[in-house]
Amino acid sequence: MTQEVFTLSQTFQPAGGSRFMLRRHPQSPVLRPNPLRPWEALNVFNAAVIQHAGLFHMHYRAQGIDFVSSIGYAVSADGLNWNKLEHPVLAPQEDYESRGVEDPRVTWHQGDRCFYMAYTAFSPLGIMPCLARSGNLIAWERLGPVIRGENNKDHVLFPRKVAGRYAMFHRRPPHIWIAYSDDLTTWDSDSIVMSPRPHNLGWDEKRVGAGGVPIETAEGWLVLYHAYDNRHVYRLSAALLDLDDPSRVLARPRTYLMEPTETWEIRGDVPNVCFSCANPVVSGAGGQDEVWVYYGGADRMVGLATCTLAELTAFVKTAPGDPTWANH
Ligand code: BMA
Repeated sequence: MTQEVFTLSQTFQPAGGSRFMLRRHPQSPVLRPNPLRPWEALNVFNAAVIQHAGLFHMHYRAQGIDFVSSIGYAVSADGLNWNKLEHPVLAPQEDYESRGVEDPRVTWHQGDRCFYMAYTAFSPLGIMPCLARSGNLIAWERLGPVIRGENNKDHVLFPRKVAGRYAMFHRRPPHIWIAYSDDLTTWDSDSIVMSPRPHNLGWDEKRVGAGGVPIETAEGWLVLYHAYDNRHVYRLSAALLDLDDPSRVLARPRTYLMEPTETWEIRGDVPNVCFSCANPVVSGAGGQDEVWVYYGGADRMVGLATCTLAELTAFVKTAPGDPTWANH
């Protein structure tokens, strides 16, 4: 297959905006396919990562040569060196999952004191956002599709109720939406949180979608998101949303935090992709809170890029924003 590849010099360069970028970890990529296992022989990417009971737990999207995705599990003491389970923890089972279960995002819910996995089911019936629940991160109970009758994905559950209700982002193309529920089954969705910005600098002109679990800070929900442009280059950026009403965007820089520059981010299964489903806050070496952004590179491997929580907050609050588009 011929892949159209864009080098850094051909991709968008922010003019005048903040140059703050995530730092790639020297050990990245941290997870690779295993050609000896049919279900993860070709690609491992778009991983959820959560810290629990002193360990890092990863759920990753895996594809074999049939391109059907399942979700594998790996555990790590340091977030860098991973031990994989031999078999997927979630594999296609229902009719609405027949072509794969994709892009897990795992939330520890403070109120319910259990884990929820948001994942995308793919089948001839369409693209459906689904939820599953677990007490131990290995055995998952399906709760089923949460939005039906449309192609929808990139959903992630907030770590606590907001205004007394469960809250989740989802992506009704091309926008990030927010939906609320009392029972995790029936969801009301009436607000767009963020839209593509065709009048911005180019990189977020086509579609936007949520990243990992929203980070609660004193100043608002800090959220990472991906966007792509009209050449299908996927980049990552961040925004700050109101704590009580996360559909209110408090700050959204015009620029991005990361773009594909490494060979394995530019060339892979799908070229030019940095796509994240996890941004856990980890206590760093100096005792400072760090944001560890795990991301899929070119839909083939899992990478890690980091910054401190203070840096990310400062970027979101002080990088030039676009008042015209602030609330979309
Ligand atoms: C999106 C999702 C992601 C994927 C990305 C780039 O639509 O399907 O799983 O990483 O495209 O191919």
